[in-house]
Amino acid sequence: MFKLCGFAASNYYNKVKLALLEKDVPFEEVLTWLGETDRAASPLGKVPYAITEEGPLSESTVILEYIEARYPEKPLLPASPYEAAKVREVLRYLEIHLELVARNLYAEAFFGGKVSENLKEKLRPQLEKNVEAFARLASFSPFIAGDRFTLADCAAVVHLPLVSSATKIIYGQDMLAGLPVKDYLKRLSERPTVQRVSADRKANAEVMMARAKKAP
Ligand SMILES: N[C@@H](CCC(=O)N[C@@H](CS)C(=O)NCC(=O)O)C(=O)O
Repeated sequence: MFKLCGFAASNYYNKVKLALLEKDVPFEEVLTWLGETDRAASPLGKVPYAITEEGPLSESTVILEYIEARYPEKPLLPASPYEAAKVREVLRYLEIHLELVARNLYAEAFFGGKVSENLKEKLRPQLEKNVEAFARLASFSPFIAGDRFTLADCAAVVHLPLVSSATKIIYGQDMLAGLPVKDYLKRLSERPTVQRVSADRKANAEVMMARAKKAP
């Protein structure tokens, strides 16, 4: 059976888990904390990674694409090559131009660390530019890339809330406030799959905090 390795407090893990749930693919979750990963399966030691029937696989979007190709029922990409590419485009903007840039703020925004003022000021115009570009592509009506739930929604549901809260905490302003993100997330939170991911995330985040407190 398909094994998903990582932990449910991780947004990248949840992106893949949501696709598996939406597609009704049977899978097993293998709780794997950072530092416990199998380097042969995930050479950078990141989560998530998957153990498929054919072997291991790392990188969340690569795993998403594998799942989509391997389990074609309940498709999460349109049949038309162009329409599918447009969905991938939204997904790419979310992960590279929003999440990866905002991620530089997470140490201070969420983990009690510090980010230099220099870096914060350098990232601000980048984020503003990237949000504006993302706004041109994203549909939100009702789903992130159009009228159907797609792989891009699996990413949007996990990445958008973090970009909103990190920018709000660091800059005092939610940089996604001009987009219909709240309504979108509310709509998506009505899906049982999203509810399951969210409940598991909360439970696992508590375990993670307890582990962090215990650590020497
Ligand atoms: N590009 C990777 C990013 C995954 C990632 O950064 N995961 C975090 C947990 S949310 C992680 O493993 N961090 C530890 C590290 O980067 O060493 C993917 O899409 O799978």
